[in-house]
Amino acid sequence: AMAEKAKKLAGYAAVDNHVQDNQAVGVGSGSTIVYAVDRLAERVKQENLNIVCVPTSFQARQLILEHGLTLSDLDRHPELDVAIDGADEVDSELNLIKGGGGCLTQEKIVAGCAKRFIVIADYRKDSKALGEQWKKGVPIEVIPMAYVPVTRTIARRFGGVVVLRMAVSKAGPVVTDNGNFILDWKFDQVHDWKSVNTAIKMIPGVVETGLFVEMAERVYFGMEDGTVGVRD
Ligand code: DER
Repeated sequence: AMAEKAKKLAGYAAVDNHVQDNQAVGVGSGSTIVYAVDRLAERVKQENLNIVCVPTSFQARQLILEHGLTLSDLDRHPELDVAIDGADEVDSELNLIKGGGGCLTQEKIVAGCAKRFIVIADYRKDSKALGEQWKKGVPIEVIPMAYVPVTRTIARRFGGVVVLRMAVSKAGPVVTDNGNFILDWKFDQVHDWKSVNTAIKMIPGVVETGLFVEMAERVYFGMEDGTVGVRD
């Protein structure tokens, strides 16, 4: 479909523009990153590149291993040259909503360890303000025993509706790679995302939010017309 072609365009552009020899690369999670890993594996083979990959989820780890790429971790490479990852939505200031795939915590850690955090997305993610196109809210990872008080605090302080994310292929709630629950905060107004992110993180029981504020350096958007848009 059109969106898949757009994801591939973005993934290839990011890898071709930002991956060089002798690098440690953070590998994101989701569906768009699959194209980036395909291209990364192709380049490593063709150009005989010395690259190590640090995953942001069990899914990313599987992608790295399945493509025969060298798996590493933050113990060995606490500073990454570049991290490449998808996004659920991007606003005009390059703030992101991430976590649609439930991997936001390790994604944010890896993105924070990278000298350059590069985002890849199809045209459907390109918004002026968060919430314009992405209607599933901001994912928030929480310690399971705290999810009810955290739900109540967020709804009381910031409005909107907060929903525990339930699994589809498993009975009960989604359990993250870190053993936690996810709340989806369907906000009902535009906020100052920087201050809201900090305030939510301070609530006891919150592990991480899917608000990536002032983290992305560049976003590659695959467009419907086959071109690649770039926003810095
Ligand atoms: O869950 C995540 O954070 C993913 O990276 C998400 O933001 C993008 O997933 P997609 O590439 O499948 O849209």
